[in-house]
Amino acid sequence: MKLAKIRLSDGTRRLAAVESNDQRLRLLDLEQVEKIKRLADILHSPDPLGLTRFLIDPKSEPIDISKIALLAPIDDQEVWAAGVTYKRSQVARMDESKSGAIHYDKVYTADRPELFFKATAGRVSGPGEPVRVRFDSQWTVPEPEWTLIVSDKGKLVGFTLGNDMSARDIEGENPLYLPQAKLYKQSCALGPWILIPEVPIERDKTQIGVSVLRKGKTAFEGKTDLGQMVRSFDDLIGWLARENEFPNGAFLLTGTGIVPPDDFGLENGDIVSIEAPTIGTLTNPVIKEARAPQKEPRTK
Ligand code: DO4
Ligand code: MG
Repeated sequence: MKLAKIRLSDGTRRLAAVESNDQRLRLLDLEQVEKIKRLADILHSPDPLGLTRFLIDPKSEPIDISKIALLAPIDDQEVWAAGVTYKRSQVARMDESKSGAIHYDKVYTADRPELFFKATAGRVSGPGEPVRVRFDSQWTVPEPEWTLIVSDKGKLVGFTLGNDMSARDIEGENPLYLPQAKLYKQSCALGPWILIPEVPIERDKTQIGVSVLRKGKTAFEGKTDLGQMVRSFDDLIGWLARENEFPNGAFLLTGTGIVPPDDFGLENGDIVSIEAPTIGTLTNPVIKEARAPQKEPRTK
C-alpha cells in the first residue's frame, strides 16, 4: 500500500492511496475516523495498513496522477540519516577526507553507527521541487537512500526514498563541517510517497538507483541493492531511539551505497531521479545560485 500527500488542482491538500500501477490515486476520507487528521495519525496508529485501507473513500473516483501535485510525504517529523553503512561510502569518504579517514574506517565496523540530524520538515523538498547545491560548494553529490519511517513509539512503519544531498568538499575539508555539508535549505528530498509494506522487504532483492540528467543526457547513473548494507534496519532504529524520543515520529535515511566518481559534481539545472522499483521514482531538479562568497571579517 502506498500513501501519498497531494495537492489537488483547487489547492487543497489531501492524503491519497496510490493504486498499483502508480498512475492513479484514491482520496482518503479522514472524516471517517475521529482524530485522524495527518499522515502521522495514520502512521502512528496500531495498524497503519488496515487504517489506510479503511479510509479509502469508496465514493471517490480514481484521480489521474497527472492532475495532482505530489508533496513531500512528511508532517513535522524529524529527519535523521545514517552514514557509512555501505562499503562504497566508507571507501569514498576515506578518499575524500585525508585527515578524517580513520574515523570513516572505524565507524563502518563499529557497533555504534554514524547517525546525524539531516533536516527539519521545512528543509525537505517533495517530488519535483528543487534540491540545492550550496553556493560555497564546488563538489556536491546526490545520495540515494532507502528511508525508514519510524513511529512515535520507535516502530518501523513504512519506507520512502531520500536524497541526502552532500557537499563532499566541505565534509572532506574537515569532518567537523559535516552539519554544514549535510544540513541546509533544500538539502534533502523525500518521496514520491510512503510504502506501507504488506509483506516484509527482501533486502537482497530490493534495488535502489540514481540517475542524473544534464542537458538531456545521462551524466551519472548507478544502482545497488539493500543487501549491500552492513546494518539491519532494527539496529539503526535501535541506536536512533537510544536515549531519544520522537513524539512526532522520524524519518531515517539509511546511507548511500552509490557514490559518483570523484570528478562528478551536481550542477544547476541537473535533474536527479532516485528509483526503487518497490517504491517508485523521486525526481528533483538541482538549483545552485551564483553568489560571490562574502567574507565576513573574523572578530575575536
Ligand atoms: O560521514 C559522512 C556521511 C555519510 C553518508 O551520508 C552516507 O554514507 O550516506
Ligand atoms: Mg548519506
